Amino acid sequence: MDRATKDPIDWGRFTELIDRSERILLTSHIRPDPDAIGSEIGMCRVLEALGKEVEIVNAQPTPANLLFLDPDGKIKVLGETISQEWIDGIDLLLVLDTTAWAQLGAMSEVVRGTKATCAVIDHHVGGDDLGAILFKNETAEAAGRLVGQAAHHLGVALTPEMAIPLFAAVATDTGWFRFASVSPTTFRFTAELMEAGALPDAIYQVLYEQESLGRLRLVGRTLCKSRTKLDGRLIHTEITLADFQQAGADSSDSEDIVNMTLTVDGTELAFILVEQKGGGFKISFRSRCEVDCSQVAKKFNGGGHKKAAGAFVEASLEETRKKVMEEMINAWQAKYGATA
Ligand SMILES: [Mn+2]
Repeated sequence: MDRATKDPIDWGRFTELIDRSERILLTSHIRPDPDAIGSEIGMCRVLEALGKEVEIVNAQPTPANLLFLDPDGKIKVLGETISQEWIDGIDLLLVLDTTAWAQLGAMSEVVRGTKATCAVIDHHVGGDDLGAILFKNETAEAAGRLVGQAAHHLGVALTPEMAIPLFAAVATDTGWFRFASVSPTTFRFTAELMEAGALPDAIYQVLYEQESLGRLRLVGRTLCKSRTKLDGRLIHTEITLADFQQAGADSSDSEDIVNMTLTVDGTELAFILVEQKGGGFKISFRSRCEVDCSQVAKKFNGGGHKKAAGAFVEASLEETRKKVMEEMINAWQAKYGATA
């Protein structure tokens, strides 16, 4: 049984909107991920196939490991490589993969200021009123699949140049097809993308198998320091500046390590402390139980979501660990009682 039985998006309205737009600006969220970049490149090529004049402008540059999704350098950075004059002349501003002001960064000013029609294609639950026409499917696994639907409704056949970025979008937003958001539709769509020329092994290799030796060594050191509390339900670890230096890693290499700790059987909560060059510790919280991480992060003036949140603490390693541990244990006991 397919989870997404009824399509909440009015594609007829979308194709009408595209029909009457000639100059189209595409944008997406800050900290661009493969769904953001892949959806933009895919949509850009679909619209260009229809003879539209399209530019992609983001608030932040594309991360180096995702540049392969944009081989022609189509994505521009606001204020650096795109003129205000061009932006002033657009008919349609299409936001992909977000409906939140905070996620648009500096592009939020462009969305607020434009005289053009604004539209959103997104799969996130909820969001802000961006003053846009919404084409949202909150059960969709990735914005990239919605772009595939757009291509279908616009009568554009998928090419390899569309299929590769869209495959990267769907594959990464589903954790390589393992999240609960995956449905038979996901596999039907990705089968279409393969038929159009996307090679999953090649995309996987570029995304996940080009890491530095420093990153590998940092992961090893950090995972070795994992400890548990609450009878194994809470797992935590830490990275000091000395760890970065001795591993030959840089600050971005700490990404995702906290998620790896939650692969241990029985773990429900996790945190990692990452020492910052200017002093203090960045804390990442994760939960896969009823504990709301954002509430714990708030105690340290941080924030985020129920399952993932972050904060910063200006204190010694021992003091930071002690305080964070206390708050995590308190939060767990508030939900489940002091049995552990
Ligand atoms: Mn997405």
